Amino acid sequence: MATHLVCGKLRLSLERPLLMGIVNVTPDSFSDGGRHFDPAQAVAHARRLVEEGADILDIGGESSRPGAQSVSIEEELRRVLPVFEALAGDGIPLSVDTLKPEVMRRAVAAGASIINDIAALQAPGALEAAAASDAAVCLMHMQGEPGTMQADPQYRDVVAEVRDFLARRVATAQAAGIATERIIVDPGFGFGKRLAHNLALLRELAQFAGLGACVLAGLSRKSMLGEITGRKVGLRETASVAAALLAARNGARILRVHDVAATRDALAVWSAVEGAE
Ligand code: 7PM
Repeated sequence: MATHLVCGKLRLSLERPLLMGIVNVTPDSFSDGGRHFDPAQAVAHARRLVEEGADILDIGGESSRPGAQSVSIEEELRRVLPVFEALAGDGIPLSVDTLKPEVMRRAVAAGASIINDIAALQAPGALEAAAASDAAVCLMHMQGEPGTMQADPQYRDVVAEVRDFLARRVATAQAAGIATERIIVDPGFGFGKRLAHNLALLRELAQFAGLGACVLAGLSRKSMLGEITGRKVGLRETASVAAALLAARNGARILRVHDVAATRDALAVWSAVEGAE
């Protein structure tokens, strides 16, 4: 298990879990209802997340919502570049949530030091774009494609299949020259998975630390939490905090969350209890 994450010029300690605050710059993002489409509003939201205790900001201009329209390179750049440019001087590590090599390059040039790719750098040119940068990369597992992935997800052994996929993507990234300290792995909760699959992955998350890379978990406000609690997306904060804490206990070192302040409090309680051992 990695002790540090190298992203650009920075070396982040993974001794305690890091909070990655979500900044959507999309008009159709399911949790924020498009409130942060305006770059200025996205920047203000981002700074609020930093005040709440975010260690990293994840900025995305294309919704991966099932059925969401894909966005052109020009439109995605128009959404996210002003946000990177505004935040680059703030001294907080910035992540770009994109599938597109051109967006990766331009975001890194504008200050991104993490590339968060839900397709694990499988798009043509994505691996090369990431390798040519000094950014860290998040390799996420997804079965199928965002438009149809929830239709009928099937696994023989979800934990083994996701782990083997991530092991192959880590090996591919390493072979392209990306050092292990720059690699993050993510089982991709909700991406082509039923509730039972998501629960198995959360239960067995510690296995992913065995891949040698830093583990990221993104559970915040997801439909699996709606299935468990019966709550709509806007009322899933408590469930999200519980899920984040369980992920951290099972070895996640980056927690991708909307509700930074609440998650931070939960981690503080955990850390106080552990510290008293
Ligand atoms: C609709 C459906 C809107 C799903 C947004 C989502 C992850 C991610 C997302 C994750 C990593 C959400 C997702 N989820 N990147 N991007 N890991 N690395 O709920 O779990 O935020 S988008």
